[in-house]
Amino acid sequence: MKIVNMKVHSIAIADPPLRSSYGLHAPYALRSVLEIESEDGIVGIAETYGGDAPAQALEGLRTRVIGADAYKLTGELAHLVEGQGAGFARSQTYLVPGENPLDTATRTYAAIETACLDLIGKSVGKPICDLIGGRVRDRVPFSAYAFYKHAGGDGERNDVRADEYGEVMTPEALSREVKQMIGHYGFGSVKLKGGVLEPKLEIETIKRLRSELGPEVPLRIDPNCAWATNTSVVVGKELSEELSHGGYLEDPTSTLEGMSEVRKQLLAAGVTTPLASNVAITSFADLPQSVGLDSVQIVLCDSHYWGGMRQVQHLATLCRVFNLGLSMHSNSHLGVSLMAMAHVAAATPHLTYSCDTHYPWQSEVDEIIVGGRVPVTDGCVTIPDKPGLGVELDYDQLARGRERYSRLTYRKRDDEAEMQKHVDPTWKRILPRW
Ligand code: GKR
Ligand code: MG
Repeated sequence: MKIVNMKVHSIAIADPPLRSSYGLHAPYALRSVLEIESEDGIVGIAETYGGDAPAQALEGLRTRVIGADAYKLTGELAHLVEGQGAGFARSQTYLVPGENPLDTATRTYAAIETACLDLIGKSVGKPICDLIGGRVRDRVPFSAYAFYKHAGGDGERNDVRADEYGEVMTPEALSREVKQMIGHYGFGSVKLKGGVLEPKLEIETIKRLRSELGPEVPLRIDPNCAWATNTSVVVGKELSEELSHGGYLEDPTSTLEGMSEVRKQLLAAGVTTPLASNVAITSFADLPQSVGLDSVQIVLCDSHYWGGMRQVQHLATLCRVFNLGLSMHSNSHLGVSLMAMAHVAAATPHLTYSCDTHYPWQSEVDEIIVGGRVPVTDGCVTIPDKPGLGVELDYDQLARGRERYSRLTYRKRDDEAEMQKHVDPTWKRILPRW
């Protein structure tokens, strides 16, 4: 099936002023949307990280893509994801996901793979999850992803979004936010983005969530390396009960060595809470050292930067072999990415935790798929009975996203700069902060 056309669209979508140890989200998040078209007029689509660099990386492969056979293309580009040895380990400690030059190749490949699979699925009438091994679940569970945030649903000037959750900078407000999100989407587990308030306030937040939601709702906290090893151990001990029952402690501190030290000290204190990571481990090359040091017990996969859906399935196999859990990372995204996440999760038997998603933070005003937002019910996305990803682009909405992008003065995510602009001109990302 010959590919005759390829289009890369850079779009901007409103994003609320969410906080993390990286800083502050900008009023718009950036995404790239890829379309590849076959000679019989079928279009395969993908969504990935945005800004000029990811779009240029995709454009850089135009001559390899056009004229290629969709069934063979990802094989021909396999050098982008395979054979990456120890020299290619690529921690995200100091870089927000999508801004790491070391995973440009795997991110670019992943978008092309998703678009090819969507194209193939649409041409043979099969959902992607059934093309990549067959689904083991029809409904993919996601977790509520709670953030401390400033007031605003964001966007700018005459293009602002409704602020569903208001300002959330205290344990009380955070617990209100979570209950509201659960009320709307029915999530059965909760992840708190930490590394924002003093650790004692984040401990209080988790304790409050536990007492208000009960032990049947698993809790996770992810400060993105904001804590020193000793602080991580203190928090791990304080929250040993709250993070048990299917929860975890995610990237409390930086580096595989740091995570290993936290693990050792927690085990010595009788705390078995598993450590999860999407920062210390972001590639296959990180796994041997992590396993050797027992740094990470749960890997957070992400087909967007691990090199696509099939690489995530390989990762799942390795996790099973090494007795590691597997969860899924996310970043600000729309419905095309959500469906790609759902398809790979549906076809990955060893996915042992509900997946993260930022989707509740995005607005229907910005959605680019026909029919509007993907429904999330009882915390799950149901794989639709439709070919490929199961969604089509709404070209008017896509054009609006492009128009927003063209108005923006920034072309990459920079949460530190946003903090300095809107909250504190002297703010720096200091690791560890506490
Ligand atoms: O959106 O601010 C954010 C998150 O901090 C995101 O960038 C992280 O990559 O969600 C992510 C995580 O789990 O580390
Ligand atoms: Mg994380």
